Amino acid sequence: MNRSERYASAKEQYAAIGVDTDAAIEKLSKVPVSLHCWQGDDVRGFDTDPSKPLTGGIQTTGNYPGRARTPEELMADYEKVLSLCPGTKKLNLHASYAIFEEGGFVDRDKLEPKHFSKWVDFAKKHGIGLDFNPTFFSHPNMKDGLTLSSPDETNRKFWIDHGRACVRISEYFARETGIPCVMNIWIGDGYKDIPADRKGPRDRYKDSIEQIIAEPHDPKLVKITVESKVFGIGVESYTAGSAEFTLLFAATHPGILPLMDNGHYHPTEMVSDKISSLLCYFDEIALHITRPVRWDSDHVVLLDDETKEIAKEIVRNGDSLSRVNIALDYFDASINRVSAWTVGFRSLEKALLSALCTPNAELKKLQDENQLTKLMAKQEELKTYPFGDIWEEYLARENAPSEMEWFSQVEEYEKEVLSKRSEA
Ligand code: RNT
Ligand code: ZN
Repeated sequence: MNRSERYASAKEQYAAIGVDTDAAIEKLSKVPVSLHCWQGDDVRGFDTDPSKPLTGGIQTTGNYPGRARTPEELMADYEKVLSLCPGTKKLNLHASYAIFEEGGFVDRDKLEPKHFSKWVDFAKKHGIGLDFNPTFFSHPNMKDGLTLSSPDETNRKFWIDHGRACVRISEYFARETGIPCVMNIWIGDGYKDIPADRKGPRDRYKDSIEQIIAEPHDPKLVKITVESKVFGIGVESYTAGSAEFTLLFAATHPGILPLMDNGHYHPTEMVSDKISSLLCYFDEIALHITRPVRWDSDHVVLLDDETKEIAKEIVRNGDSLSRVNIALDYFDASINRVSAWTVGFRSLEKALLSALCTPNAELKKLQDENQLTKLMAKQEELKTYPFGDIWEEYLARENAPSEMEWFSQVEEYEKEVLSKRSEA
């Protein structure tokens, strides 16, 4: 059987259980997924000395050759990934990826839209939206590891000014691309050991975010999110931006959205179980989808159980698909980075497509009728439906390489481009 015949046969099997696979494919093709720029260069950015270690409680491990060392290299690699992935993408940038003209360096508190105009050109060239992140880490002004919660007012002001500059840049992105920009606030501020004052840093962090969001902006164009964190490397005992802190900040500040990263909870807590609770209270929420292995390790996203469960929660609660801002967040320096990006993006697309090819209404009905034996049996049966044929059809309609093809393109790119880069 060729691809179309396999699709026709799979489509029939899904139709028999009430699933319209054409509608699922059509729907998924329009769902924006934000693909982070920072997988390509191990979160180094361009505004500080790239040989300095990553700080802020996060860490990349590995030294696979071929890291992008310049904006041009990062854009070229990212472009390669775009060509290998189906669906609607957004480019997720960090402020540390500012591009300065010769002699035009400014510090983070003075960043302006012009420092990102090359990224805007890049986004326009590919017809994609832009998301943004102030960078509250890997910088000499992190005094004692602290930024927005710092007791040093001069230091804290530098970081507030950075946040405000980022609000202006986010609005510029939205106006230029015509697509709203999600701007995420995350800090690694915290303490390695038992603190004597847990409230002070949180009071200051709250005040700092309030000053940042007071920067004039159109909330329809700039969606500001706050991301929680349970711990970081070197800040194991306490983080100012805990789950309760950020969730309550969002709940009490109109227009601010909570962002859940599924690496930022205790290992037995599941973000898939949290999404519906947040959707009871917020019009919109945001996610960083990652893969924590034993800790917040930011491994490449795979088509694993939790990713599938998160995808189900995104698609099956009424109009929730349009209420969840989806982004990927991981960084693996131990494997080919173009492959890492591509595997993660394609895995999430698979999870979403699989969720859209699920007879969700029928399963809910079984639950409501307390037919739980049948519900379990049905859910298990679905696992062996011919999903791969639907996925291949989606790839073909999106002009994305098939499962057999994409990796050879990565190998070719590694041979021709990545392997020729040396570490400075
Ligand atoms: C860190 C957070 C945060 C970062 C990016 C680079 O634990 O997940 O989202 O990964 O800002
Ligand atoms: Zn994150």
